[in-house]
Amino acid sequence: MYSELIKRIKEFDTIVIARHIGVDPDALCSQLALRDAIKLTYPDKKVTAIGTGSSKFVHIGKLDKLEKYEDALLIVCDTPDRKRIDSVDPKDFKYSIKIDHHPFVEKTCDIEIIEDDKTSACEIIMRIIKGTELQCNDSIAELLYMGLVSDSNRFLFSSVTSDTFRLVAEYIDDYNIDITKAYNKLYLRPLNEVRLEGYISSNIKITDNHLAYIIIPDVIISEYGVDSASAGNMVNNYNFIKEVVVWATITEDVKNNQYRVSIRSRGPEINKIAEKYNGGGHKMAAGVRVKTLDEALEVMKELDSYLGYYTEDSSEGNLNDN
Ligand SMILES: [Mn+2]
Repeated sequence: MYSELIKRIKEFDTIVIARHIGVDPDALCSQLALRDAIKLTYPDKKVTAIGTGSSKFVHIGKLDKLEKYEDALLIVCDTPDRKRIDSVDPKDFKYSIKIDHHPFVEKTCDIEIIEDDKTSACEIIMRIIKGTELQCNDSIAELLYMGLVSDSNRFLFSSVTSDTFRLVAEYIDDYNIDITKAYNKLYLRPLNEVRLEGYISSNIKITDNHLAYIIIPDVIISEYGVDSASAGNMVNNYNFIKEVVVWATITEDVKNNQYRVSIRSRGPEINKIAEKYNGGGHKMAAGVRVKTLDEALEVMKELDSYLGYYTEDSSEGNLNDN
């Protein structure tokens, strides 16, 4: 598979690298690292990384402008389905390749490199670089490290294996990665966000079935002076709460006239429910965009009744023993 990828990269003079909507560090770092590695290896090629950026991640790296190309190769990182590809459609390209670690949803590209047992798209690119002639340098290695660390939630998720640590160790040996600097880029945040976290902790609702959720309306987002994307991303901070098995934030996004529902789990698989509402993601981390608050609450209802069944026939039901 990796050799087929390199063969196609060699064939094309123009390469566009895309990823999913709602940019996150793994999506961004995988496309930037792949762009820079291809440029480093084949300096004559025109390679661009495109998509809607976020002010939160400007210090990670710079995206390129999307131009119209006649005869280009598209590489899509970190995106399992067509509707979540940011800004482009594989159909408009001469050839397309997917590199992804999400569970398979649909075939969108001519070649699909899917490794759903890996922590991150960045981990797959680290393996591609190790297994092929693609070259790497310190700044590319730092991008890949950041994507892997972010998507594995700092080596916390079950997708992390001894192979992951070995791979990361080899990169730390081979390149000069400033880990402190990388963590600052990923995790430094304004005090306002921490204050909003306090608001969420104080106001989150919890059901008898151990579903916790909070509605974050636009007035609260404005009152705390954060943007709606960072408010929604706070969902990641509510893991390891004894009384909570699945949790969600419902964030009003006035600009796009929608509510973003971000769901996390520490047991039951929740991506199927997200898919039912036209969303998607991983087994333990998924999201949905809906038009109304009622629809968002409908998703909560479904999660809650699913949890009712789940807790009945699982050891998770007895939370006091944890
Ligand atoms: Mn990812």
